[in-house]
Amino acid sequence: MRAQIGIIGAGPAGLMLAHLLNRRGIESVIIESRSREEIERTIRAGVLEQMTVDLLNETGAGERMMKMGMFHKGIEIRFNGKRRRIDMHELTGGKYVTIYPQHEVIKDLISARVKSGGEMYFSVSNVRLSDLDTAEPTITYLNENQEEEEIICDYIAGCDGFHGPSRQSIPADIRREYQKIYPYSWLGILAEAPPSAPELIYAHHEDGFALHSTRTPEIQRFYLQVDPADCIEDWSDERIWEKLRLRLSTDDEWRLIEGPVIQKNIVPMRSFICDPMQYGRLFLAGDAAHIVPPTGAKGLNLAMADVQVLAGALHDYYANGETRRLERYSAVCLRRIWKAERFSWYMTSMLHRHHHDSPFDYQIQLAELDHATSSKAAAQSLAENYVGLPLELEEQPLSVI
Ligand code: RFL
Ligand code: PHB
Repeated sequence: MRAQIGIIGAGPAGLMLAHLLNRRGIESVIIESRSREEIERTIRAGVLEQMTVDLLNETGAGERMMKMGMFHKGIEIRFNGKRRRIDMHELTGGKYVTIYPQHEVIKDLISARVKSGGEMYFSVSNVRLSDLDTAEPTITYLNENQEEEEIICDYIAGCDGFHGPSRQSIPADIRREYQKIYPYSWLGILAEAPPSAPELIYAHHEDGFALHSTRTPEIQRFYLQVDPADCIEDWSDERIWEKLRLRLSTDDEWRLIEGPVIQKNIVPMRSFICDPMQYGRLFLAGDAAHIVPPTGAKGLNLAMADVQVLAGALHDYYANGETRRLERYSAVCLRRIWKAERFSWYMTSMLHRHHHDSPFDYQIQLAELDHATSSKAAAQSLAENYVGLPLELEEQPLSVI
């Protein structure tokens, strides 16, 4: 089979890229290793930046999000029993975030893909990339009936997440990888209960971090900092509620509303960047190229930003044979990605309990929390990053204020 663009992975990056290309008349083929049912029910992100919301709306895929999403103008940060609100709307001149689950974004983008008649193959295996530095980069794989298939492409987009094969296809002597592994994981749960607060709560506590997020008026999402060696069996429902009550507790009358736990999972915490994000005619986008710890709620949003840059650059190529923006793809994306990496590391370091910290380090962490939530300048910086930094589609000169 021949394709202008071969896309590996039907996550937010791959599906949005196909959607943007389709709107510009560029045809693509998507291959995905999991089944449609599985990707449509995997619970992951919840917080969408304004840029992501605008993109879904402008490209006609935002209708369900605008009906079901929740629009939040602030977040609460708790420490030492105190509650401090960051008024993002006020501090950023009117911006906010939207709470809409990643698997609903996936459903919306898959139905847009189906409507457009674009090719998309699920449950593939043995995906291999070859001839990346030629004019005919090729993807080979086994289809769902275990038959070998080949896609000869103009370009390949590696949107196959952190564990996919695309990044590994860049020769090791060209790839530079930066990584930080955190000494804790997140236990995430879904609970059938009404929200205990109108906005997300990020809580620092001597016992460890906790986050109260939401999904619908009936279902809430909570996270707890746990030991990376822990497994789900270590966390009974009673133990989870006991820790959430403790870590979210305040000096006032605030009460946590509990309910049946309907889903649990544990995710490791990592920061990772691959530089460059391209090789020959292969371009990486989203988690295939970079990972952020979820404390800053940036991963899906970064994936959406990458594919906007890539779709624009591919458009230049097909519209007038111009490859300058393709050549600069990695450099343009990485400038913004490093800032999101910094913010995610900052939120993670500030909010988690580092059990080997000295009493001095612990007091510094409390001072950081106090400063971030009581200085207008510091809160404004946090808010500006949380709602999302501006997207630059092309290389901009470094500006100074
Ligand atoms: P994905 O979503 O991992 O999609 C990659 C797809 O590629 C497929 N694949 C393959 N397909 C074909 N052949 C192969 N060999 C393949 N290998 C893999 C996979 O099956 C999959 O379908 O990457 P993408 O598209 O780059 O999107 C990235 C986001 O999913 C991720 O960054 C976010 O979920 C991160 N994240 C959050 N991001 C936010 O912006 N806001 C949040 O609030 C937020 N919260 C979170 C998060 C991630 C979390 N976890 C589970 C890590 C909360 C959590 C707990
Ligand atoms: C979520 O709702 O899944 C969520 C919210 C905020 C985060 C991370 C995840 O920082």
